[in-house]
Amino acid sequence: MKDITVTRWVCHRGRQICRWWTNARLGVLAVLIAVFLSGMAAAEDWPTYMHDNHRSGATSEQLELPLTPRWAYGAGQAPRPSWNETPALQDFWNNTRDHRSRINLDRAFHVVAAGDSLYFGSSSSDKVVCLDTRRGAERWKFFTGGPVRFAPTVYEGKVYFGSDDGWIYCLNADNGSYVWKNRATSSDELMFANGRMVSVSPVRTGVAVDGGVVYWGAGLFSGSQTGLNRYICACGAETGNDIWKKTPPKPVQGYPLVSSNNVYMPAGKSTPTYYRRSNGTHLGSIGSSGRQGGVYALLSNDNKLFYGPHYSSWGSYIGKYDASTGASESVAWATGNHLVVTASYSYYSSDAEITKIRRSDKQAIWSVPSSHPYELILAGDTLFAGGDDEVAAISTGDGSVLWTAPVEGRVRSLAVANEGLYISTDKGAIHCFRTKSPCDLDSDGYIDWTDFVIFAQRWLQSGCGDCGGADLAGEDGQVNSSDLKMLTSCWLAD
Ligand SMILES: [Ca+2]
Ligand SMILES: [Ca+2]
Repeated sequence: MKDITVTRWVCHRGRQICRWWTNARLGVLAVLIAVFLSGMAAAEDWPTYMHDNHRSGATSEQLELPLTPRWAYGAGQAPRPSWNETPALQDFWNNTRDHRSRINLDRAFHVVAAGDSLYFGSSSSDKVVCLDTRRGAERWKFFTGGPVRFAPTVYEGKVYFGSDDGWIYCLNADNGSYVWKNRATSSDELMFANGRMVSVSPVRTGVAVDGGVVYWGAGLFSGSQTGLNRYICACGAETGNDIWKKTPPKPVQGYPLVSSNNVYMPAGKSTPTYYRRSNGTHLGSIGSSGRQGGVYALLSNDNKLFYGPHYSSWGSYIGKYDASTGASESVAWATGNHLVVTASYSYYSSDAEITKIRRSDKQAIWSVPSSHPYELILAGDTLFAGGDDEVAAISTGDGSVLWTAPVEGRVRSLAVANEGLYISTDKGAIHCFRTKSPCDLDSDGYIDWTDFVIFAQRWLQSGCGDCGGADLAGEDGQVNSSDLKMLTSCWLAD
């Protein structure tokens, strides 16, 4: 063993666990770690459903491919969605059938992430859970009196979410301790809905927090039923005190969208309604036909609202609207499932293909066959798309598939935050993937003793050939102290 700067080895018989220490390197390691950390891609939180209050599904963070599985969390129970996806909706009057579900809102435990914490609500076990993003271990959980169907929102160190028990809650993000709760109805009455006893005014919206104000909705009753118990509300993020509370013309279901002046509330199978942020004044509905509606919605930065899925005699589609006036502008995409809209381009996912469109002249830049139709997000210049038991990374440049990985179930939620890709499925699984580190010699997602043992074995060999990945630093055909420095810096940063 040449070029030895290691001062001492102690190997425990039969366990292949070795201890190593050398004090002289600590200064060097500190420098290496600083260089390593500064070289990482700009990390970014994903603090609310689909990243932001426009529900863009887009982050500037770029994950370096390939990714490797880091951990998988089994939530114990699969989600219990509020509404069945089947049988397919039909419209006998217009003789159309096989419509897409318009209330596809809680098929998975949608995740959000801030710092090194991941948060999700559970429709099957009535709680919100916080996981450590590095190891997937539970940090805390908080139980409510009913299913939690929507992703929480993280805002300035607090976590906000609603429950079918009628309350919205504010907790401290770091330890899950209670801060305040608020509910729209004053009634303690319960009713039977979606297989559970829930509040007569369950919270069936996400919560949007912006400018120190929390926006949400509650209630399920439509029409002129007495005791409607349906609300749209705004309260202070710090205190939970009411700012305004209104009765919307129809019950709201879905994730609220917030623009500089307005709040947009999807309304289940019906058309979204929208309200003035300052005082809750109802401003109108987006779309009008009985064929329009749906909880899938996003707001582009040029103030267009895209939502659906609508249906027509020729199929289903996502519509495009002027978000200031609610006026219909066009059919954004036929047979569309999901889309991502940037300043210059739109990306559309349908049952069979993903397409990139130039917004200025609506020209297709590319269109590729796809078997990943259920979810679509954008991270830097990479799309991530969800299919059955598989997630894929797709190049925005040419639509080529750059990477795929198996997951457990149908992908129903995707998020990218702080160097991790998070995938939730209809089976209740949450998978974390991270960029594969060159120091992860056994490809298990972690840098630990196992990698060190592999490294040591290579080092102890007189000639290592390709060095089995252990020639980390110089790629000079030798395993030596400089490679050990790199392994150690990876390890300390992991
Ligand atoms: Ca490893
Ligand atoms: Ca080397």
